[in-house]
Parts: sequence; C-alpha cells; structure tokens
Amino acid sequence: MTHARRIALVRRPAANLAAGQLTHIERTPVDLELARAQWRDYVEALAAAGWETREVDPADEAPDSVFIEDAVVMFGDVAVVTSPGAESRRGESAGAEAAVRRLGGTVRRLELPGTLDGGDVLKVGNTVYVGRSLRTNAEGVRQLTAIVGPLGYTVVAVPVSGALHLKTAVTALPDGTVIGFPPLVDDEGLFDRFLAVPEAEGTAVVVLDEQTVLMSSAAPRSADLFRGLGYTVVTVGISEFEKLEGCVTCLSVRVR
Ligand code: CIR
Repeated sequence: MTHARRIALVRRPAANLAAGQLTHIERTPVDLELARAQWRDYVEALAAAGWETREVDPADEAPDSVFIEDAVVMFGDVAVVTSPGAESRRGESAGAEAAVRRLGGTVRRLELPGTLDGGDVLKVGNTVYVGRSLRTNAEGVRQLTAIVGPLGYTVVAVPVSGALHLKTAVTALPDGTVIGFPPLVDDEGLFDRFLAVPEAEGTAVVVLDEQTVLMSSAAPRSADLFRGLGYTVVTVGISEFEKLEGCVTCLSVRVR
C-alpha cells in the first residue's frame, strides 16, 4: 500500500517520569527502564506502520512531557500549541512549538487564561469534539474555536467529568465511529455513532491507516471487538504510562 507522507512527533520519557500528575488513580511505582523500553516499542510500532517519527527535544524537567499529544494539536498544516491546564506541564510548550516550526506550516498558540490539553481534542472528519475537563476551560475552547472555525471545522464542546481527558473516555475508529467505555463517558448521545467497548484501556486507539489501529495490550476484549469489525489491531504494552493516566494516543502527535 502507498501512503501520503505521514509524520508522528514523539518525545522521549523524562528521567523524572514517575513524578507525573495523577488525578483519578492512586500512585503506584513506575519502572523507568520498562517505560523507556515500552516507549521504544511504541515508536517502532508507528515506524513499522509507515510513519516517519520525529523526536521533539526532551523536556527533562517536565515529568509528563512524554505525553506530547497534550502540547500540540494538528489541523492539516496548522499546528496549535496548547496552553496546558496543569501548571507543571507549562514548560512543555516551548519544545513542542520548536518542533512544529521545524515542520513548516502555520503555528498558532493558545494563551492563558485559556487552558486546553490536546488530550481533550478528538477530530472526526470536520467535527472537533473538545472536552471541557479539569484541564480545558471554556476560554480554551473559545480560543481553539476561533482558530479552527475559519479552517472549516465545527467545534462541539463535550463535558468530561469522570476522566482526565476526553480521549481517556472516547476516541474514534478509522470509519469515524466513536468508541468509549461507558462508565467514563458523560453523554454518549453527543456522538453521531457510538460503540461501547468493554475495558477502560480499550477506549484509546491510534489510527495507523484505514484498516489498522494501535492500542494497549491491556484491553484484549476490546481488541477482539475491533478485529471482529474487520480491523487489523496492533497492540503495545504501555503499563508504565497507564500508571500515569496516559494512553496510546497521548504518546504521539500524528501529522497527516
Ligand atoms: C497528566 O496528568 O497530565 C499526565 N499524567 C497524563 C496525561 C495523559 N495525556 C492524555 O491523555 N492525552
């Protein structure tokens, strides 16, 4: 199969990864060496699927910097550098901005008092669902809407009360079906097509191509559900990132 050039931004784990933010789960020890190995496997899985991976400069003082998805959101060749909702994550933006400037294209920036984490942004076709979570405030949604509305996107703000980010609760299959673990979803009726998955770790998929998704190995029943729908499923172990409320989507920014 031939692909248009696809680039994925990744950022290697900081040495103080274990000190990352936790909101909904108890802290359990993180094995840094295992996390580094899992991160390398994740990057290899992207590369094996035809993605050119580019490293954002490491941010060793920012424990959550590996979750690069939160720092920048791409809309075609327009990059939006976010305004992180957690103060400990604000030092991640400068490196993320430098990385998207190296890509070329247009760079826009969200500003305080607006806050928005990329984990709250789910694009499905021209619809942009934005989670109103603890990290993303109304002003953040307003600033994003002002940027992407003129680009032809429709922003739909979605309440998120039981999960860290919107994409902790829902993501989408290649055909645009929104998938989610119902206990984490505020209102399934907000989505045009919604499919319930049986495991919390099964909510997050990275679309590798029209037939293939990448997901956590911690959700085998969800993987079977997707295989039954005709998808090829690639799994990776990301236990050390899940201990920090991370998921497969958070570990990269896909530029397509
Ligand atoms: C945080 O609380 O910010 C990190 N420990 C986890 C971020 C996960 N990112 C995401 O879901 N997009």
